Amino acid sequence: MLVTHTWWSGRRVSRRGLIVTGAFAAGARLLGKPSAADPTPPTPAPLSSGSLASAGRPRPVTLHARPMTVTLGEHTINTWAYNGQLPGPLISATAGGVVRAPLVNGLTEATTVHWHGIQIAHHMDGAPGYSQVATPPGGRFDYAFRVPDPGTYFYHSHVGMQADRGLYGPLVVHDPREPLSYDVEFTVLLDDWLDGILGTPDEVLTQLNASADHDDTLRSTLLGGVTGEVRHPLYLVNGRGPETPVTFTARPGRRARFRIINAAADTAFRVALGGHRMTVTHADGFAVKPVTVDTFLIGMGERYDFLARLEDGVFPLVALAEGKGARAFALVRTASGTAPAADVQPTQLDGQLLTYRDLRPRRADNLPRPTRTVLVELGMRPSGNEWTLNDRLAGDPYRLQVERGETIRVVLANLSPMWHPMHLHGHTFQVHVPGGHGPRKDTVNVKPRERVEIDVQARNPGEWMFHCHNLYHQEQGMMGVLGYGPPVRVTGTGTGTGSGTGMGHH
Ligand SMILES: [Cu+2]
Repeated sequence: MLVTHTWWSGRRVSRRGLIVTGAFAAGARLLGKPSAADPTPPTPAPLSSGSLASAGRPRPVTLHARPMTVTLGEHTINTWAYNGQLPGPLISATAGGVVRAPLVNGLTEATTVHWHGIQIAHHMDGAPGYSQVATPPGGRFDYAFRVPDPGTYFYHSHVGMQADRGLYGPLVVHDPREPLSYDVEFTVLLDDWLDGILGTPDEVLTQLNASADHDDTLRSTLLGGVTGEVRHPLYLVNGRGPETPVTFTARPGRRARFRIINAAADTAFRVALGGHRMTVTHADGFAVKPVTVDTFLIGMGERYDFLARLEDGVFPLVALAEGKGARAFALVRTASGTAPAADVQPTQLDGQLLTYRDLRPRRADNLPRPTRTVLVELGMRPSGNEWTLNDRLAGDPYRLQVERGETIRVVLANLSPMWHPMHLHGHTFQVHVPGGHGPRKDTVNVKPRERVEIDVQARNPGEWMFHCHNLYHQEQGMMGVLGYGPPVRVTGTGTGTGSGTGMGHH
């Protein structure tokens, strides 16, 4: 059955986790849309992507990367996005199944789509200069790949600063044997926005490249110092600013699953749901032993799923832009009544904070014991705007060589004055925590002076990007390679964006 509705307005799931579409979904759409009094027109609704009826035989979802105009607060902005939607359409699939999502490039620049967190076949990874040549304007690339693991993921352009425009969207892989029981699920994409307000992301990058300084007023003790490169004019939930918040609607007493995705370029968020505690069930797509907290910090590229039994009323879903004095904001509504103001300060924001040590994986997700250790130092050059992995920049990248089948321990030692959300393509690693096994993840935050150990099992051959998911740091050099066997030199790849030149195909 195919239903047409805004994907963030809710979807009912049976007690056994089967997807129930139809009447409820249609009702949720009506309830979830802004009222007639809402002064801002809603973002064009992602309609009939086919993704809701994907069990078994999903239809392809074509991604048209193209310019669009979007209204954010008082700003009318020309940006780039997929299918005239911000965020792009929800793509959903079932674990073990195949996603087909051809890309049509209607931009004036070459582009790719990267499927963040998926242990994907190498040639489908969307990594320019590593897994493919970026698709030129007017071109097309037929992405089709198997999704081995259930969980919450997202997709985004991997060319230059493009993902800091609107070129991102959610990817949800359902578990055919979903062990959790919940009634409704909401997908929540967080973003920091500057495109069309402070200039284009490329222009902002150029400004940062011309300066050795960092904005010392952007500070967070949770992140160990300066928290980001840019104070953004807007922070978004599902493409909406705090003044015109998205409303997630359900009935009181329902158990809701929230899938929180940080699609921002430069902002960690501290997330809390007013009036509720959150039972975290997944980190970066992988199940963890459920742990109940008041709040969590989510870095760029990370995802957390949590469950909450919804109280009766209207509740703020707050995502503080950590250390930046602003926020993204949405509402959870189970009853009529006045919505809380966008600057409400739920006590949960200062309550019990999730740590990586709280996250325990399923036994089946533990990786083998590593047989060797590799040190990767995260550094900053005196220029203040070049970020390195083992003293090397993306143009001549550090390459971590692995042999197929081995498991290695990578020690990420942050010698730089800023935190870095480090992301590895094509694999999920296991964070090593004192006293036990840590979570499976694909993105891990490393604070200044901190050492984080991750175990990586080499089971997906290719040349894989390994980089900071702060988009500015990525473009300022913080990009290395995890490669299988000796390097193979190939010429003629790359996009001229400075990433991965010289690294080859497999
Ligand atoms: Cu970084």
